[in-house]
Amino acid sequence: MLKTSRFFLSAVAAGAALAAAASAQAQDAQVVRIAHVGPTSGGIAHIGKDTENGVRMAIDELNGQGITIGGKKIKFELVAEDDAGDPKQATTVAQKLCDQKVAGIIGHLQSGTTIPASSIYNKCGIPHITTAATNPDLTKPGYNTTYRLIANDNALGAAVAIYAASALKLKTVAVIDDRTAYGQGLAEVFKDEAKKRGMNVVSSEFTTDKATDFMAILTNIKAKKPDAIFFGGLDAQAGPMLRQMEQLGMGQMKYFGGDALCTPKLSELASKAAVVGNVTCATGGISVEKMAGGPDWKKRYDTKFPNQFQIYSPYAYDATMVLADAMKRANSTDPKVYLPQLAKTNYKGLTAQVQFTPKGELTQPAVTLNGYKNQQRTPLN
Ligand code: ABU
Repeated sequence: MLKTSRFFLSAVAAGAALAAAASAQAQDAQVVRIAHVGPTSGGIAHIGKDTENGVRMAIDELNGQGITIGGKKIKFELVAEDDAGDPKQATTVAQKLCDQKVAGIIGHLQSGTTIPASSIYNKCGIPHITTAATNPDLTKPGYNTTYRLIANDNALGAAVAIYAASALKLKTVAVIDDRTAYGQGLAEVFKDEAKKRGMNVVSSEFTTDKATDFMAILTNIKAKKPDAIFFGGLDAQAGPMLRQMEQLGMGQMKYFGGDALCTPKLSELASKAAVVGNVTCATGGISVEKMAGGPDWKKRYDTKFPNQFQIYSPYAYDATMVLADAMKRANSTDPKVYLPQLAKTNYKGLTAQVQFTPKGELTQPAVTLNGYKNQQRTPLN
C-alpha cells in the first residue's frame, strides 16, 4: 500500500514537473500574429473561408516545425478578420490591424477592398500578400508592402479572349460586368483582346455584385444572338445568371469569365443547369491537381476542412509560408526588418517557385483555363 502511494506521488510530481516545463516553454515562445482578411460573410463567404483555411493550415504546420527566430521560439497565431467584401469595412479592418501591429497580412480577397487597404498597410509599414485580388492597378503605386501571389486580370482576361477567338473561333460576344474594380476591369481587358482578335462585341451590359435577377439583361442579349457571353464578376451572380440563361432558352451560348466565378460551387449556385457545361473560366496559377505535392496537400486540406475547397487556399498557404520565410531569413518578425527580405523572396512553394518583381507581382504567373465536365470544375490545360 505504502509502495503504491509512493509510486503515485512520484508520478504526480513528474507530471507536474513536465507540465511546468511545457508551460515555461509556452511562456518563452514569442507570439507572432498573422492576419487573414477577406469576405467570410456575404455572397462569397465560401471563397473567403477557403483562403482563411489556407492560412490556418500553414500556421498549424509552421507551429509544428518549432521555428526559432531571433533566438526565440515562435508561435504563430491567426487573426481572422471579415471585410464582408465592402471597401469601407476593409479600410476599417486594415487600420485596426495596423493599430494591433500584426506582423503581416494575407489579403484582402477582392480588388475593391484590397486596393484601398493597400495604402493603409503601406503607411503603417506592414506587408500584405493578396492571393486573390487581381486588378492590375493594385501594384501600380509600387508600395514595398504590397505583393500578389497569383496572375492578374491582364493575364486572365487575355487568356479567355484568346481561347474564345483563336481556339473556338467565335465571332460575336456580349459582355456583362458587375461594376466592381474586379469585374469592370476584367471585362475591359477581355473586350480589348477579343476585338484585337477579330471578335465583335455586340452588347455591353452591367449589373452589381449583389444582383440575382438578370432576366432583363439576358433578354436584351438573346435578341442579339451572340456566340457567347463574357461575365466579369463573382460566382454568386454567375450561378443564377446561368440558371436564367437556361430558362430563357440560351443553352447553346458559350459562357466565359475570370477566377471569381470559377469555383466548384458554381454548379450548385446554378442549380446544376446544363449550360454550366458551356462555361470556360480562367484562374491565376496552376490547378492544385497539377502542383507537385498538390494532391497530397489537397488530401490534408480536405481532412481538415471537408467540402470547403474553392480556389485560393493553396496560394494563401504559400503566402503565409513566404512571410515566415522572409522572417527567418531576416532573423526578425519585425516588418521593418524583414520587409527587404520579403522583396528578395525566392521560395519553393506548393504553388510555384515564388519570386516577386520590384512592383510586387509574381515574376512568372501562370494561368489555367477551366471547364465544367459533368458539373465538376475541370482544368483544361
Ligand atoms: N480575382 C477574383 C477576386 C475578385 C477580385 O479581384 O475582386
